[in-house]
Amino acid sequence: MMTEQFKVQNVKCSGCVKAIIDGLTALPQVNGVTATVEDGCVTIESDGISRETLVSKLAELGYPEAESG
Ligand SMILES: [Cu+2]
Repeated sequence: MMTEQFKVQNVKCSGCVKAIIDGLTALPQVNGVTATVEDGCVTIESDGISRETLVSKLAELGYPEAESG
């Protein structure tokens, strides 16, 4: 089990959180997802899915990774 964490943009309400959770758990290797409205933090437990795949899926859902720094 691997845990990846991302800061993403556009998380505004519980509907966004649900969209992120539903969208990412649809990926076969993803076992668990949590997301928070307050800071746009998304945590994903998976069987080794790549960060690139997760980032592109989040962007496709409308939640691109936040710029760091
Ligand atoms: Cu929303």
